[in-house]
Amino acid sequence: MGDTREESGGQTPAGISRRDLFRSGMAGAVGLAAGAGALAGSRPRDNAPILSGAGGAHDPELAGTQGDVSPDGFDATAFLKNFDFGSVTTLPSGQIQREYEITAVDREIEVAPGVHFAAWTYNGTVPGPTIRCTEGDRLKVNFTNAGSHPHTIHFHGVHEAGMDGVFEVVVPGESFVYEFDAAPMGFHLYHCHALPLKRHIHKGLYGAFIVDPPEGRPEANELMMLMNGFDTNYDGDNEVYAVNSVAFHYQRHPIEIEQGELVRVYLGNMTEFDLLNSFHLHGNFFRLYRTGTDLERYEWTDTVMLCQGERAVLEFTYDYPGQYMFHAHQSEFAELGWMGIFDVKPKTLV
Ligand SMILES: [Cu+2]
Repeated sequence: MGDTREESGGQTPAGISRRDLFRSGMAGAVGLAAGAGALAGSRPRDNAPILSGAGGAHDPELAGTQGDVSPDGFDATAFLKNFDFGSVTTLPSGQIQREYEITAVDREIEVAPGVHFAAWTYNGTVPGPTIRCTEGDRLKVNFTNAGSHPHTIHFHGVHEAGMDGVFEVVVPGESFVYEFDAAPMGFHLYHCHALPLKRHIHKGLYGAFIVDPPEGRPEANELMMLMNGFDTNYDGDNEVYAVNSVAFHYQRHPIEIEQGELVRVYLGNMTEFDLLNSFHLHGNFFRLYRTGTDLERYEWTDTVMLCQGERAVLEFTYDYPGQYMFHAHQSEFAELGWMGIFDVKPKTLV
């Protein structure tokens, strides 16, 4: 489907899609080729043009690939570790209650330098806040729809039908309170379930929902990564791919981790239109805990493929310092923005 359009788009400038523009800027210039260069130490400094050659810095075909997104917008680096534990109270029964305020608002977001997307958001960001609690906690989520369309919040997990966020559609200006006990432990999602579903999700109404096991997980450097994409010209196909919304953000701003430390990535797939997305880690293998619901059994691999809505918990440790790429193993997605770098710092001796 997409292949036909891509090929014809290259020959008819009037009908060229942003995806074609974005791709032509990427092809051969960054993507996997420049990644190899990055590992060799030739990665451009932060804020320097990521691409070189391929027409020069002012070539309009490089739209979306030069410079950086506005610092006034979403901070994808901060989002990695921004876990929202809610406002905590203890109920008379002794049960912990965590209360959250979530408001749906329409907001334009910047998904690549100069590439904007008219999003529908929870609390103004895509993804929405990462809701985190412990199995057995009472969750109370006060949802207000301040957007322009009917929305809901559908939480994954075990709960009553009336709290499923499907049939109780919240129209603009109205509110709804979701209340349920958090279960089971694992890495879940929440997202709008109003119709048409793929449009409401694709517009940005989704977020991560972590239910920690009562005994916790081993101490680690924890990072949230939701794989997503954006159809910036509404042709039913994504033009931009990323983890946490901003194309190439973690290539421009590598994620610093320490040699020898345990890193835990909560990896979810919220990509619409494409059935599958994937994560490949360079120079290492990881323990893969599917849906994060089992603390013991895992798979030992360097690549995981997730369908729409699937999640996994990945744990790994780097033995050697240096820069290592992580990216979608669909090279097409990597070239369109789903690409990042772990910057492994030498272990500091105390
Ligand atoms: Cu919606």
